[in-house]
Formats: sequence, C-alpha cells, structure tokens
Amino acid sequence: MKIPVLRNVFEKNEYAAAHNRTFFDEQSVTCINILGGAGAGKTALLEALLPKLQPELQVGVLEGDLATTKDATRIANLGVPVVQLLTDGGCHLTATLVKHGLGRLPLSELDLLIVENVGNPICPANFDLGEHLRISVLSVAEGDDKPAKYPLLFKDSSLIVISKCDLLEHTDFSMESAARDIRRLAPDMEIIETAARKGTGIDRLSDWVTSKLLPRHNEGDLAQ
Ligand SMILES: Nc1nc2c(ncn2[C@@H]2O[C@H](COP(=O)(O)OP(=O)(O)OP(=O)(O)O)[C@@H](O)[C@H]2O)c(=O)[nH]1
Ligand SMILES: [Mg+2]
Repeated sequence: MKIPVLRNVFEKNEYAAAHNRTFFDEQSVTCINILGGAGAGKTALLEALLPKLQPELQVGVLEGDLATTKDATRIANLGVPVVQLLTDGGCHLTATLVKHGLGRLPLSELDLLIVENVGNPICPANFDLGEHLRISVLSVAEGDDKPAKYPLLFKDSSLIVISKCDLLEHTDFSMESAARDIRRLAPDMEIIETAARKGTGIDRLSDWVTSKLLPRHNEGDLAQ
C-alpha cells in the first residue's frame, strides 16, 4: 500500500529558500528582506533609501502585497526595476513566489535585491526567503510594547529600524523601553532611528546596507 506523505509547508519553503540563497551567492547579489507590520513605513523607507544607494549600486525590488500594485508603483516612480508579488490574500511571501519574481528582474546586473514583505508582524518572520539579511521595521505609532509582543519579528533580524520618529512627540512610545525589550531578545542588535519623510537616519541606514554587501561589491565598485 502506498502511504501518502505530505511535507509541511516550512520544509518545502526551506528548499526554495536554499535555492534562492545559492542563486544570490552565485550572482553576487545581496538580498535583504524587509519585514514589519502593516503601515510601519517599509515602502517610505525604500523611497528615501533607494535614491541614496542608486548612484553607486544597481538595486532591484520585489514588492509583496495581498492585492494591489500600489507599492510597486511607488518604487517604479523612482526608476528602480521592480516586480509586484501578489499573495492573493496570503499573509506572507514564500521563497517560491520570490523565485518566480527573480526571473522578471535583470539579476545579473544587480548588486542588491530588496524584498518588501507583506505588512504583518507575525507570519513573514517564519518564512526564510533565501535572503542574506533581514531588516525589521517598527514605527513609533505602533507602540513600544511590540518587540516583547511579537518577538519573532525582532529576534532573528540583522537590523531593527524604528521608523516615523518625527511622530515621537505625539505618542507615548519610549525608545528606552523598546530598545531594552529588543536587546532582551538580541543583545547585540543594531537599532537605527529614522524619519523617512524628513530623511532622518537614512544616511546611517544606507551606510549599514553598503557595509553588508557581499565582498565583491565592497572590494570593487564601492571602494573606488
Ligand atoms: N510622519 C511620518 N509618516 C510616515 C513615515 N514613513 C511612512 N509614513 C506614513 O505611514 C503610512 C504608511 O507608510 P508605508 O511606507 O506605505 O508603510 P508600509 O509599511 O510600506 O505599508 P504596507 O506595505 O501597507 O504594510 C503612509 O501614510 C506614509 O506616508 C515617516 O517617517 N513619518
Ligand atoms: Mg509597503
């Protein structure tokens, strides 16, 4: 008797993620996955960051969304190659969907691929896309209790961006409390405070990104 065997979705995702990572390594493309709750300011951050990176780097973007091309349109307006990945209601991107998107980008010409995940503080954190780095975005409008309440989002990130700091005075967000809870999860975590609409913190973020690029890029174009 043939017994049906079902593999869980994580295992299948891990295969696709490993494939993506190998592909990125072969192409020397650094991949960053940007995560955060709905409206945390992920696209606004990209709108501020991409013009800083673009003079020296070729950047492509994969935009995750449930139903619209609104974010991809914002990125396309910057002249950056972008593909919209629609999950049709799914609450996170999968490595397989990212793999499909890669075929629509001029990957051999890119130094950096940025993936904006679906706005959600829970599900995307569970799905490796094959990225090298994760940036988690927390806006001050969401509250300083979120690192403690949504630990997965913050624990495995490479960097935390605290966004919309221009709104700080209108909220009860405590930077000290948020940072304390983040460092309980990840003692050495770097935190960058930004206000994308004003450009605050974007140079520091840009420096962080360029410092993390795969070796070829650090030793080559950027060093000149
Ligand atoms: N005041 C202020 N508003 C901001 C800032 N960054 C983003 N916003 C606003 O916050 C709202 C959401 O910003 P988005 O960049 O679309 O957020 P997002 O995380 O990409 O949203 P989803 O992709 O839908 O999850 C928009 O109205 C932005 O104008 C900021 O630094 N300061
Ligand atoms: Mg967005």
